[in-house]
Amino acid sequence: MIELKKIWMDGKLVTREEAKVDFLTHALHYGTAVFEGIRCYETPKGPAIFKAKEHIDRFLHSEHIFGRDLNYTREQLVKALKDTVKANGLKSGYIRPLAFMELGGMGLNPTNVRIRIGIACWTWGAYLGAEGIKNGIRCKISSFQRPFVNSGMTKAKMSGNYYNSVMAKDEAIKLGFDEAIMLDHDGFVSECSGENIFLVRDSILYTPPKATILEGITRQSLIEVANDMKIEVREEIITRDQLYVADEVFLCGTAAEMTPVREIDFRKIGAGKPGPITKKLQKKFFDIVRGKVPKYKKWLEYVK
Ligand code: PPE
Repeated sequence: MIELKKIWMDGKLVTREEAKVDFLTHALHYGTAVFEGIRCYETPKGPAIFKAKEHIDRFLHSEHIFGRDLNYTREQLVKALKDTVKANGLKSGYIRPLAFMELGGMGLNPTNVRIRIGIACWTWGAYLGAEGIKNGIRCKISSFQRPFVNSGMTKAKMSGNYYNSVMAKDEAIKLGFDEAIMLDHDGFVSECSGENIFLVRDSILYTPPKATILEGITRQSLIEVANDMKIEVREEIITRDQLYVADEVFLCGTAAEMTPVREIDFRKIGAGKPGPITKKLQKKFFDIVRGKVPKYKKWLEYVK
């Protein structure tokens, strides 16, 4: 079991036992919660949260899309992230804020249901495996589509949306793959169960446009880093077979960080191992999050 020393709950740091929630919690029945996934890395100046403000802004936006607003400011929630990391003595790992509808009436009508906010953090290694980060993973185009944009809100990290991702992931794992790539409602490449996707062809990076995807914070960071490295990036509609004939493919997300893809649907991608652009960008990414690149220190929120 993941060890949690303290959980931040509605403004207080409490024990895991004290953070227990009721069986009739609305979110448990209807998926009425929004969440974030944030990483904290060890740097020469102590633990630092990567893009804390951006993650909290997305958290607030998710709740706003849901039609509610939280009684906390961005600054208060960034401080709450830091307090949680400190209280757990976490050096590097994952931080999970969750705003969930709790009690106030069963049934779908959310009008009187109160929202609670919790933040937990724990040590979390490579999400798709250390071997995957180094040598690449195997993916399958999922039989599950990314929900249509007017049913699964694409810009809200709403818990209820994630049953689809869970089914896609489960199917991919049962079929012997590491991750699922989902197509959108029109059959174009969208994103993975919990990552955005990029391909490289003739030294140019391509990634699907924002409309049908979660606007990944790692995706945005990599676009900026690539531009700074003079690698051209195009946000373009991508087909399944464009992935097959790409020189390189990689996934990115907070949990997955930057993970190369070596095979899709039993087809080798490029040389079947991480390509030169992926490797170059990946090295830069890990240097940035670990506070080794002065230019990007503005992306780090030091905990101490
Ligand atoms: N798409 C989806 C569907 C998604 O869930 C994530 C994050 C991303 C793209 C990448 O977004 P960003 O983290 O801002 O770069 N997925 C989170 C969930 C992982 C989990 O298992 O839970 C994450 O990476 O934290």
